[in-house]
Amino acid sequence: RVDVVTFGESMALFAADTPGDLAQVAHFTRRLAGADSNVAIGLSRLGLRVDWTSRVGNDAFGRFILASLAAEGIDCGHVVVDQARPTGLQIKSRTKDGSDPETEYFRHGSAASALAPDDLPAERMHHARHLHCTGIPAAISESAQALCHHAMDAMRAAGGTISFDPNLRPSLWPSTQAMREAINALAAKADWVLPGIDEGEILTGSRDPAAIAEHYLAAGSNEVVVKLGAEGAYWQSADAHTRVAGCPVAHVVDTVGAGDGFAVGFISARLEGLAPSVAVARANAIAARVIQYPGDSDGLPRRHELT
Ligand code: KDG
Repeated sequence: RVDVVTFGESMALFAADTPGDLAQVAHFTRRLAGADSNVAIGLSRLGLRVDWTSRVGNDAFGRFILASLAAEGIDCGHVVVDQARPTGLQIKSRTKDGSDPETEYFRHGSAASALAPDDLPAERMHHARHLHCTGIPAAISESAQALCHHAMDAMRAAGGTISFDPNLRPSLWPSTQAMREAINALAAKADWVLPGIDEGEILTGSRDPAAIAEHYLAAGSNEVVVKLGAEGAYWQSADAHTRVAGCPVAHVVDTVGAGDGFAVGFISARLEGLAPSVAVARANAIAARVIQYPGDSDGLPRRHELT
């Protein structure tokens, strides 16, 4: 039996070793990137059984991704190795002041962009408790966007819960309007919607956490958690709401992956039957841990490291 099913694109990430203009950086450290695989790593480290679906190229980066995730105990048995398309790449700048880094993608036509509904048969949802979906597959191709809808519909029919992190990547969309429509259509199919405050503003037109929450509750979700960065997060359901303070961080190394750490905390705690406020507190704590490390997943805790 599987606890969580997730899917999406992982990439080999080249993170700059020195700060400044990416065009001038000579040395990079190779790391692993991918929102859903970050969440898979975090959940697996906490002892949950995770099934991750993707497509990688028949190349060294695809082998690196599969070896890294298998070493984390994640079930990659359904990952397709594409003989024609390459594994996607990403480069990321290094910042000194905790600001978001600059990123560039080399993922157009990647192996994962061929992800499609057939890659995740509906029957796999019958053996799982939860589906985690992010907005990134929806941005990389029409077939991957169709997979998002298919997976969410299948999990709804199977009776499990669904979380959705919008993970807006405007550079991958033809227009803000197209992004907003596609992401909101997916969010409406989730039980738990986890937008950041900036994402919520782009998606709903309001910067008020309660208004963002109400937008998704009206659309069909049961719970909305709006991430407020250093201020923590705001949680709301049909009949209750709460605000949970963030965990202070003295020195931010790299902000990328914070939202994935947040999802790990919220999903794991809820699947353990913990109350929403406790789940949000765990989510805040894991996000705060992640941003103190250079890689997306270096800061994801093992169970004995949970505070
Ligand atoms: O959440 C972090 C990931 O999204 C990152 O590792 C990769 O930015 C990324 C993307 O677009 O897939």
